[in-house]
Parts: sequence; structure tokens; C-alpha cells
Amino acid sequence: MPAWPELSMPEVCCICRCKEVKYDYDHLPKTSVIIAFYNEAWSTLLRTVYSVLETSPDILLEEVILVDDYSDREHLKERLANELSGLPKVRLIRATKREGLVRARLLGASAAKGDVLTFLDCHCECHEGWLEPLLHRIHEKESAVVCPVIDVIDWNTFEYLGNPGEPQIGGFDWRLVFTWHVVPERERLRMRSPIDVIRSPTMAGGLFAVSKKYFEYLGSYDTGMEVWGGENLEFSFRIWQCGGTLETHPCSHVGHVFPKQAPYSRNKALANSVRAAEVWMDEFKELYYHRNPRARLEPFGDVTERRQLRAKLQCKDFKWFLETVYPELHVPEDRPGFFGMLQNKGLKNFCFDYNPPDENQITGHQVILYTCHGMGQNQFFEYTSQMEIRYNTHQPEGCVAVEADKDVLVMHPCQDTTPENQKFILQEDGAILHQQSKKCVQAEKKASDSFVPLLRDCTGSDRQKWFFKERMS
Ligand code: LR7
Ligand code: MN
Repeated sequence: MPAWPELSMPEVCCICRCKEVKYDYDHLPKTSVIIAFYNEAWSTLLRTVYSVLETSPDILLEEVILVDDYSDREHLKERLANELSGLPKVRLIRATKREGLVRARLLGASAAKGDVLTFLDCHCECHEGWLEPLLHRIHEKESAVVCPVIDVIDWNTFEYLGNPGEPQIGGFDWRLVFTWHVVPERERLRMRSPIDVIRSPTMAGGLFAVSKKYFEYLGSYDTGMEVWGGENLEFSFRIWQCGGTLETHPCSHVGHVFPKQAPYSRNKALANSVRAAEVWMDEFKELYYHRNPRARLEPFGDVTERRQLRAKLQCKDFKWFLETVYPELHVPEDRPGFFGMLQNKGLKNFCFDYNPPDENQITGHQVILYTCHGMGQNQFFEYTSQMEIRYNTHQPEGCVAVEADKDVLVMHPCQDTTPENQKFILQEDGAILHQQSKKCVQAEKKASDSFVPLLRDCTGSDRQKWFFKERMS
């Protein structure tokens, strides 16, 4: 039978198809739903709990475990305990000190009686049919960690915005920031039907189901991670590298509120990411450190046990992960002397800088010059052996280009073969020659306090000389 009977283009999902699926309820595993919270608002927290109770088939729901991560808001004390005490299957566990989301979730996991652990954030809304696909998949394959499609609930109006278009997969950029991507062609071709699971290199982190036994086998979570951040990529790398699969089920939908600001500080995220990099990324961690020099200096504690876990489980290396699971991610070359800040010689302490208004729409804007800051990010560029000046901290990446008959440098999408207007020659003497126009990049004043790189006839002046610098000195 052809994989795509009535579809010309491999498509992903459609809700009506999902509704046709019949589940064998008697044989699906039961789940404990674990919801850790810290200082969450009353309505969002309760909505999460009620929506789980209302949309989960009784036979599949073992219990709902709420873990209070030492909140101090008044409404989460007596009042919450009273509200929950009347609800069937709901348990409330309280941490005796602030644990952070990793250890708070683990408190819930250790109390759980279900075969499957389903984690949710504390501001979610589950939908009819959300649970069955997740449990069905884990029943089919114990080493599958399965995420629902995450729908957007507006943080301001609570309007249920849903998910525009097809479900997306998770990735990351070389600053170790989580990113969303469209389902790649290779994955569409692998899928056996539009409602098959979609393999995803990484997960957003908050919403997923995993067999309790498999979660424990994989080493649950890195308990050295504090508060928030990094655990999602760490767990994603670990799942893949140690033999599991990470998937999104297009038939399972859960809404999530993306608040404008969290009710707590997220300053531990950097150390958590460094732990993930130190344990799982092998030599590729350098690409991360180049793009976030502060990370290299961040104290990250002891990761000996996590490295031992990796050895014990005989996990594959990061190179395998990149090549097999996430081949879409461009791996920078980072040749010594050809990455970092791109600084001008004549105009002291000014560097190439690119700051697109929207991180997800990075192309189309002009490259400027700004006081060198040495923090990577907007001032990180790489000169590649393909003659590109690549802006590759973010995903998708950008390449510096000059449009026909123009003199300004703008960001274009990079291509597999470098287009002529993106080719630059970085000469021995520091001149950057735009090959197509035979002109040199020069630092110039635009207004009283703003500077830009522009194409000018080559003169050999210091304002036409540039050098890469890895960090401030
Ligand atoms: O100290 C803390 N203790 C906690 O119990 C800090 C947080 N928490 C709880 C918190 O109340 C919430 O229930 O942990 C949960 C996650 O915290 P959020 O909701 O503030 O995080 P987020 O939704 O902004 O962030 C995403 O990335 C995080 C990385 O650490 C976690 O993995 C979150 O679970 C994750 N959320 C999602 O994946 C939902 C979809 C978002 C996207 C994209
Ligand atoms: Mn959240």
C-alpha cells in the first residue's frame, strides 16, 4: 500500500482524521499527571486541573499530582488545599523549600502510581482526546517520549488562539535557545500517515508523557538544575543519544499560556544550559561557548554523575545526534581567527552588529556598527570557507549580502551554494572585498551617533580594515 494513498503532498495531520481512530481503552497504560507550580495565579492553575479531570477518560487517569514548589502567595495555601480536597484523584504535595521545576517535578514523579508520567505546566488547558494518543504511542513503544501539540492561549485575553497551520518540531540554535521549525521533508516521507507521530530533535519542555520505567532508566532529570531552563534540551539530547525517541503526536492538543513575565527570576538558566552542554555536546560545546562567552565562565557545579550515567547507558555522541536526528541544523566551522566580533581598525571599538526586530524573522534588515560588547549574540559573525559572513547565533541563520547597485549590507537567508552577492574576500591586510562589486567594506558615520558598514571603492584606509576577535581583552 502506498504510504500516502490520497495525498499528493505529504501532509501532517487533520483533526477529523484523529477522531476516526478507535483506542483499545482496556489495554492502554494509566497515567499520573504531574503539575509543578510556583506562585501561579488561581484561575490558570485551577483551569489546568479541571481541564485534565474533564477531558481524561476515567480509566486512563490514575491521579493528578500537584506539586507546590514552596509558593508564598496566600491563595495557594489553605484555600487551594480546600478547593482540591473535594476533587477525585487529585493530590497536593508541598515542597519544604524552593526546589525549582526539575526537582519539583521529581517530587511528583516519586509519588506517582501510574505506569506513565504526564507532565504539564500549571497554566494549561487540555482538550477532548488529548491523552489517548500519548498513551497509545507509549504502549506501542516504551522508549517513546511523546509531546502534545502546544496550542497558544493569549496571556492577556486568555483567548484560545490554537496553533496556526501544521504542528511544528523543536530544535535549538547554537546559543542553546529552543526554536520551532516546520516538519522537514525527510520526516514527512518517513511518516506512515498524516496522523503518525512526528519525530522532533527537541521538546519545549513542559508538556510530555513518558513511561515511568523508561524515565527512571534514562536517569529522570539532572537534579543539579535549579529553577528554570535548560532541562528541556538536556532531556531531549539524552532521550535521543541514549536510545529513545522524542515525538509529537499531531492528534493530541494542549493549550498553554505564554505569560509576558514569569513570577520568578530565571537567572539559573545559563548554568543549567552549561550542564547540558558539558554532559552531552562533546566538542560541539565550543560552538556554544563561542556564541555565549559568558557561559564559559559560569559556575555549573558537579556533573560527574551525569557523565557516569551517559557512560553507563552507552549513549551515542553528539555528532551522531546532529547528523541523524537534526541534520537541518547548520554546524558552524568556527575556524580559529574567523569568528566572533568583527571589529573595525580605524573606528576604534566598533563592531558589526545585527539586531532584527523579530528574532524569528531575521532577514531583510541592515547590518550596523555598534560599540563592541564581547557578549556574542548580536555581534557574533563567522567568516566561512564558502566566503560567507554568517550571522549564526540565531536560527534560521543569516548571511550578509549586498543588493544590486546598493552600498548597504543587509541580511539575507543563507543558501547551500553561496550566491554571488554574498561572497566576500577577507584579505590578509584586513580588507573585506565584496567579490561581485569589487568594492571594500568601510566603517562610516550615518548620523551623529550611528555608524554603518558601507561598500566603497577600496582605498586601503584603516576604516576599511577589519579583524575578528573572540572576546574582549
Ligand atoms: O522554580 C520554579 N518552580 C516551578 O515549579 C519555576 C517554575 N516552576 C513551574 C511553573 O510554575 C510551571 O508550571 O514549572 C513550570 C514551567 O515554568 P514556566 O511555565 O514559567 O516555564 P515556560 O512555560 O516559560 O517554559 C518552558 O521551558 C521551561 C524550561 O525550563 C520548562 O521546560 C517549561 O515547562 C516550558 N514550558 C513549555 O514547554 C510549554 C510550552 C512553551 C513553549 C514553547
Ligand atoms: Mn509555562
